[in-house]
Amino acid sequence: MSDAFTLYYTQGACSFVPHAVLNYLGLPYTLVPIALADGQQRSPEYLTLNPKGRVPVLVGGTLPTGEVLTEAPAICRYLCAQKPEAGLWPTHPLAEARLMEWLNYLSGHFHAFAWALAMRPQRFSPDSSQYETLSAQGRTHLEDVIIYIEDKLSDGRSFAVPAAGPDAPSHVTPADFYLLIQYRWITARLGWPMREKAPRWTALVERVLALPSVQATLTAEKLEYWPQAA
Ligand SMILES: N[C@@H](CCC(=O)N[C@@H](CS)C(=O)NCC(=O)O)C(=O)O
Repeated sequence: MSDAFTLYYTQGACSFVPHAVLNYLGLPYTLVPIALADGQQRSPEYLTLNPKGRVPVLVGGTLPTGEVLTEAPAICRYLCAQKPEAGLWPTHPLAEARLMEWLNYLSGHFHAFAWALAMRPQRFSPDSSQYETLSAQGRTHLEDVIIYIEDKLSDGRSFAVPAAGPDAPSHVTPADFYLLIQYRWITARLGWPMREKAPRWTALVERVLALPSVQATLTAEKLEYWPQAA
């Protein structure tokens, strides 16, 4: 592969996940920052690229000219297919299904539902008098997400996707990069004491943090790590 991919990203956003995949796989890429706080995702130029007005977006690389790939799980799938030998995307049918189960849950239930309800209640009602209640409801759902994730990790697996077959060790996948950045959202934005609330999730995050490619991604995004897990 000669051409570099281009990833449109925002510091600390869900675009961290494909960014970490690019680094893990050692694929060539360039980054284009999108200032969500300034509303750049709603600029006419960006909406021409991605009418959804969201990051991440992937173009270039091995993608045919004119192809624009959106949705973090889909981008990760495409990137992992560039280097299947790295094992970042499992090939065992059950392990792959488990990975998709995680990615759907984290991008759908966690991000688009519980997190959005807690942090952006205006997406769920035009009535601002409802926002406090909706936000509180979102935080309740996030508490449930934490309980679910702690339960999933209670079998002692090192990474999110369990080993498929008795001889296969569990392996890092894009789901672990999601779990790292979403853990950071909770600590940084909600200030919840995740070491106490989610010790297994914390331990997984620390294993993911030990990967040099993840450290490189954090450095590139100028992300400080959070005090609770430091
Ligand atoms: N389902 C999309 C969600 C993308 C998304 O919501 N990205 C956020 C950043 S984490 C965003 O661009 N937000 C901008 C906005 O809501 O205006 C995916 O998984 O890629």
